[in-house]
Amino acid sequence: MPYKKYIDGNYLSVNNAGNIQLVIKNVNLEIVCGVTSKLPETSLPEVAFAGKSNVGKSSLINALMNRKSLARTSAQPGKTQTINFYNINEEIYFVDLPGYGYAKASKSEVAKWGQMIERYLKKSKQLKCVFLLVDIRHEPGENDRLMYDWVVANGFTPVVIATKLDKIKRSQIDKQKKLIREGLDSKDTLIIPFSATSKQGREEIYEVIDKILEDTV
Ligand SMILES: Nc1nc2c(ncn2[C@@H]2O[C@H](COP(=O)(O)OP(=O)(O)OP(=O)(O)O)[C@@H](O)[C@H]2O)c(=O)[nH]1
Ligand SMILES: [Mg+2]
Repeated sequence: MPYKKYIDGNYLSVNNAGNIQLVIKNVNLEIVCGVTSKLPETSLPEVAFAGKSNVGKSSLINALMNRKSLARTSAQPGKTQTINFYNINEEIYFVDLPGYGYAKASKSEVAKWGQMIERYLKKSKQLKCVFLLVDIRHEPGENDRLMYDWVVANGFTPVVIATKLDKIKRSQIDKQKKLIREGLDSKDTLIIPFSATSKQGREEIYEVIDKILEDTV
């Protein structure tokens, strides 16, 4: 695979058409940030994954990285309570954000969560895109709407990923996408249905990421 030079000395993969294409060669959980940790000043672009607890953020990140369980997943909600930065090929970071709406979380935990996410959205200089994950089976909840508006208010265009696509019939997809679009009041937002089990939707997500890398160069 040929390479194209990247601004600060890193090299990106380029496909035969000359377009940037992320080919996962190396992944490394490089930075884990708790509530009190200082956010890292990274030089690579970042894409973040936000969404309700249990919606499938870590599963999606594993699917994108082609790893079964580097990002810890769990049937028990609230598994990821730190901001985890996965360094992909020294080209980009995938940032796994802690999930919201975890029923058993105490008020102080919810407050900490809010601070952590807000700080990240406001402070990260390298954040290029926020993927907002919602369950394809359900109408977005209050927290999903808040998160969506928060992302927009911070100047980002969210890309919605409708997870657990394998749990609905194909004939229901359009109806559920419409429900999500209306629920988030998101007229032009891209909504990508995705399944971590079948990996359906993965190519479309890679396309968004490749476009981000292309625009960053
Ligand atoms: N059938 C199916 N199950 C999924 C899919 N994605 C995630 N799951 C399951 O949903 C549960 C939660 O997935 P996680 O990836 O841990 O969710 P998370 O959003 O990272 O959760 P927190 O870390 O708690 O915020 C696990 O049992 C996963 O196996 C999917 O596309 N299809
Ligand atoms: Mg998780």
